[in-house]
Amino acid sequence: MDYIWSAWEYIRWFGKPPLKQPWRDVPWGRRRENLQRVKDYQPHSEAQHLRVLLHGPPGSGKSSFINSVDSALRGKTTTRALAATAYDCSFTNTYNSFRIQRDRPGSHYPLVFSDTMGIERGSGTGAEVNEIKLILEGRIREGFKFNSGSPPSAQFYNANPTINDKVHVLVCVIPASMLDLMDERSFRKIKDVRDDASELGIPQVAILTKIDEACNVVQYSLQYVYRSYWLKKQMEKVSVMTGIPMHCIFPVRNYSSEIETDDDMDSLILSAMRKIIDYGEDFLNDQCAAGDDGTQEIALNQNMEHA
Ligand SMILES: Nc1nc2c(ncn2[C@@H]2O[C@H](COP(=O)(O)OP(=O)(O)OP(=O)(O)O)[C@@H](O)[C@H]2O)c(=O)[nH]1
Ligand SMILES: [Mg+2]
Repeated sequence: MDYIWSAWEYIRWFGKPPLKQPWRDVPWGRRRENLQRVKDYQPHSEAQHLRVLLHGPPGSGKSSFINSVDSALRGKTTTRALAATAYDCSFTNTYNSFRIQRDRPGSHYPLVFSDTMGIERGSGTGAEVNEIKLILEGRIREGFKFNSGSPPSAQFYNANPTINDKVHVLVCVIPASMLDLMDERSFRKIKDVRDDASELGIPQVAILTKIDEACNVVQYSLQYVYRSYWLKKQMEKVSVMTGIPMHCIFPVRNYSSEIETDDDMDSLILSAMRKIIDYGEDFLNDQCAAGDDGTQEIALNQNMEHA
């Protein structure tokens, strides 16, 4: 049976009292529905899949988020996108994409996760903003080594990217436990990537990871995630520092040491994934309606102005 905290015990252990009501609709009761929605997802446009690009500081949990979505969908913990244990420099150093296998071997969900090297604060270390811009445009092929100091060779440069090569949603992964240690230069780089994505019209979402390491309340029970005053403040900080609106920021706890899946962890992961799919699907539909250069959309807007 779950232990129920009395108010004074709670304050003694965790400092500030939890909020009386969760400040956002909690996804606990919608795990099955969200799981089904993500499993049933099929792009309605001519694109074969939805491509999600993950970026953020080294060790923030980018590769772990891919594994966590894989685990939530397959009902068992997986480690296909290799995650690291060290934090000082980036573990992922090549550009790789992952697809999630369906129950039948050889068949995949129409979701592609592109994993990048961590964005480090200085230049000459970590993924560079211009390299990520090329990925957003679909111009870099898999296997490209980040930060090699030179532009991609012909082998890794895609001169004619199709809608399937381009990125459809940009996800910024930020660790709640390290947020206060991140400096202005790291946020500058994150903002620069976001500006590039905005120019291309790509929707952006932020994932706040390691909420269990950062917040005692959440470590005790993930169900307190939207009742923790501290975590709400951290999410507001992410919003201010990156410019991503609050309704596009999602706290998740990635699978890291667990050997079995957990309903509460799955609920947060799937609720974030559902939103990522919704935003990406809108973008894909707009792109396909507009044609590659956006002319049809402009023509449509002009017609409306003259109507
Ligand atoms: N407790 C906890 N640990 C996490 C969480 N997310 C990731 N980790 C751990 O953090 C470490 C780094 O995670 P990665 O997924 O490798 O991070 P990354 O962003 O891919 O890192 P680079 O590829 O080096 O840029 C690993 O040991 C993970 O197990 C989380 O939500 N909670
Ligand atoms: Mg990684």
